[in-house]
Amino acid sequence: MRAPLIAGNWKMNGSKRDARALLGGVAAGAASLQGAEVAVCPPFPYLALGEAELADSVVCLGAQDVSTESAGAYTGEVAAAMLAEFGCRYVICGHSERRDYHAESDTLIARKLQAVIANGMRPILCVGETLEQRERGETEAVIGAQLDGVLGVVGIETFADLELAYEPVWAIGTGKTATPAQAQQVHAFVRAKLGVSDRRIAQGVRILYGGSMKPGNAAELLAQPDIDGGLIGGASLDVDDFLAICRAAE
Ligand code: 3PY
Repeated sequence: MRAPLIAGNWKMNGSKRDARALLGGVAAGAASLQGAEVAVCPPFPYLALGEAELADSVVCLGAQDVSTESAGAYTGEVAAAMLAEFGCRYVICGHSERRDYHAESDTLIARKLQAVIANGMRPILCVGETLEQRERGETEAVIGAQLDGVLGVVGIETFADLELAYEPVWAIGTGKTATPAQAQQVHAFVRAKLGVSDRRIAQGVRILYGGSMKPGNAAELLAQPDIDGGLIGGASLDVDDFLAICRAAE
């Protein structure tokens, strides 16, 4: 039985005041939730605020990225141990925006997974295809290669210690959403692919859907047998919308 996880990816949005209000609102609203795990991933500077505001809450804190390195001359980077110190439970790794704007490779992403797990947190590993790749019929080949790129470095056992997120790039921040059937097909492919290496790990791994999930489509997406939660972009910036998605996962 895979308990659903709804994780908000705030990306680079909001002010300190907005972050405080959002954290407080989500913490209060999530108190009455049963059966769905909730996490929020604010920008780095607001993690201390998150640690304080969520201290007595069921809501987990997450970060949006991490360094592969543990310390040293890496200007602008943030080490996994630092995130753990601020109470992070989750760290998003390999989001398509990082793969695209920062040229993150599967090997680099795999090393981020290792850093996160070594520091007692759980990575949320993102995979997904672009619109061109989908239209060329390459969806499974692309996602299969992204998984293989990581598996080649960390091995299947690591997938017992992480969550996956399928995020079709064409549905990120565009308002377009994969239909429940399209999303389910890819989630089932991912689980079957991992199952070739280890059936038990494949059955246990949570695969979140990300890409314009909102209150209006969350219930239908979350009802699919291989969709185990959501990685929520824009809708996670609105307390009511985010909590409505969390309730749809209960
Ligand atoms: C989106 O839904 O826009 C996301 O990228 C979630 O991570």
